[in-house]
Amino acid sequence: EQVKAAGVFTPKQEDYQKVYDKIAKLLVEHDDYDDGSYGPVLVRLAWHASGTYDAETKTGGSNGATMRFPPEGDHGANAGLHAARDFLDPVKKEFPWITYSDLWTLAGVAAIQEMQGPKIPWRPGRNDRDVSYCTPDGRLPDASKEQKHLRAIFNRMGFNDQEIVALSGAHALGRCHTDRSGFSGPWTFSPTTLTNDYYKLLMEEKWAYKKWDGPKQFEDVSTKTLMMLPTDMALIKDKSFKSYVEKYAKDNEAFFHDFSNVVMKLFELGVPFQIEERMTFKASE
Ligand code: DDH
Repeated sequence: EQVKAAGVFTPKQEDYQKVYDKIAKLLVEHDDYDDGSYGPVLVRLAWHASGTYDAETKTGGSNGATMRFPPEGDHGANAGLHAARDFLDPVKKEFPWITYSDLWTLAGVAAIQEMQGPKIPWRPGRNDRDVSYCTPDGRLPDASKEQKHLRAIFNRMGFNDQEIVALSGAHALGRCHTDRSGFSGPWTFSPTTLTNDYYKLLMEEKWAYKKWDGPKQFEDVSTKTLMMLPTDMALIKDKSFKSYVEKYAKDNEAFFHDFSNVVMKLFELGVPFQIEERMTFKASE
């Protein structure tokens, strides 16, 4: 039953589950994209919407969905994310009551769960904001850099070493595109299924500089089909980071547990929630 008071529709968990189900259905229907799923690019949209958060000034974060506008939509880090935003257009049309900012993070949750990842508890409450709330360029990580930069960027959002490593496991999903970031290739052999393979490959494969005209990146010596960014390699160069890479490489359950917590935290950065309670969505079969 939809609750209608004075023309205002107050959505309940079952209404958000309908949005989730629609996204899950579209993911199956549009399996001709990239490696067979829009899932990875949806996760990246939710992360880039959220990862602009600055804990000191309390600006940025998923509240606002300001990536809809230039200049933020045109920031180099956001290249290619129009694919994810366009994918969600019909969902917004069918459920006009949901804000873009709630929709983008809900789509990130749906994508993770539909790609066999852990449940990510989620709550609504984000409001869309106008162009004046766009964040300055440079808040998201630069893949050509290393541990010092990673800590500067992620500490600004409020994340510690363990959380940086747990978040980075998202790179089990998706790939780099030369026409977006300039980098090329997937991190794992199963880029549409969430696993701890990112950590296993970091620990077990030999990685060497890729010989090409593009930006500095690494390739696996044995098959030359996988990639790592300089920021990915920093996770095994740094002793503290590496201890968590080792842990997650050995223990997928520990990874899923920590990934769920840290993604939930990421997607909530800077959001002035009115409700404490979170909902957990049913994944499709
Ligand atoms: Fe990432 N990421 N990411 N990433 N990311 C790229 C793709 C994807 C960095 C750089 C890149 C996270 C952290 C970092 C995903 C999720 C997450 C690409 C390639 C670059 C470059 C884009 C393209 O060419 O299409 C860097 C640097 C960092 C870091 O310093 C830690 C985090 C925290 C997440 C997350 O979701 C929690 C996903 C998914 C993709 C694949 C997108 C796709 O289209 O496929």
